[in-house]
Amino acid sequence: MFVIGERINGMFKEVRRAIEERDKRVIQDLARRQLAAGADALDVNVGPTKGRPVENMIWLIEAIQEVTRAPISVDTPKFDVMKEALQACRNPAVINSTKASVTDLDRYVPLAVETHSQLIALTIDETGVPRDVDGRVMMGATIVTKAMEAGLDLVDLYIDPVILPVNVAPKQPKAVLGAISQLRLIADPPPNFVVGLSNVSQGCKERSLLTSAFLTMCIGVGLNAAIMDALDKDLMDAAITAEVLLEKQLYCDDYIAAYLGNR
Ligand code: THG
Repeated sequence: MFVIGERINGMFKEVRRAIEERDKRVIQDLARRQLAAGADALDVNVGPTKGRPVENMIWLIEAIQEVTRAPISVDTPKFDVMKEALQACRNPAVINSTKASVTDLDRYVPLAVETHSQLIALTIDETGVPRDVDGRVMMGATIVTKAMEAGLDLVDLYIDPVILPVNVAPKQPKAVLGAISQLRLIADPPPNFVVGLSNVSQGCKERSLLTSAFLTMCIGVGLNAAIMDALDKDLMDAAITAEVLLEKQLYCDDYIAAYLGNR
């Protein structure tokens, strides 16, 4: 499981304050703690902070790179911010994200190839988030076709079927599961699949229960990456356990310690 830690996001108050006050230690501490907890990469999103988004993003990336070489998932919807941020990344990065509209794919896929980045592509286009499985599968097919045409290896492609909060969009979790199940058959070897896991329970009461149940269901149909809260020990343990039960990790009595041990 490729775990992308979600916590360096200006959506969180402490992170927003740290960005605005240029308080590196808060960011570096979050970077170290997420990696120690099992994150493989770090999502970086300036959120609703004041100031120029490019400057804030580059400040975050540089602060993180002082303490780790882990890949950075540059989380911005703005192409100009993405391009400049990738220049600041010393190691191969993750582009988070492109939409599935042809005009977006035609600039983001070549950017991923040129900068040796991995690419997250959302099943969203100019018509928005598809309501059902079929819309997601059609957009996934467009994404895979464009990647193959432009020479992006599918091992470097992550399709994100876009999960929304279950309290306002109750049909969406099932549609995401259906989309992953079908899209994993689209190519051999298939592309990767990722979700912004915490979205599923935003605004809900039983947050951790909803999040971990949905994660294990997604892993069951082929999800192999998630932007998630690596600091939530129960959630990480649920992910590792799901992988053991699917024989993606070897079982031993101390499989959790074994998974986290090499960090
Ligand atoms: N797909 C991709 N990238 C993404 C998302 C996605 N990036 C952003 C987001 N969705 C994933 N990251 C988060 C991070 C935090 C939360 C949800 C998703 C979250 N935050 C608390 C909340 O809103 O309740 C904030 C609480 C606080 O303010 O302290 O849940 O889907 N590719």
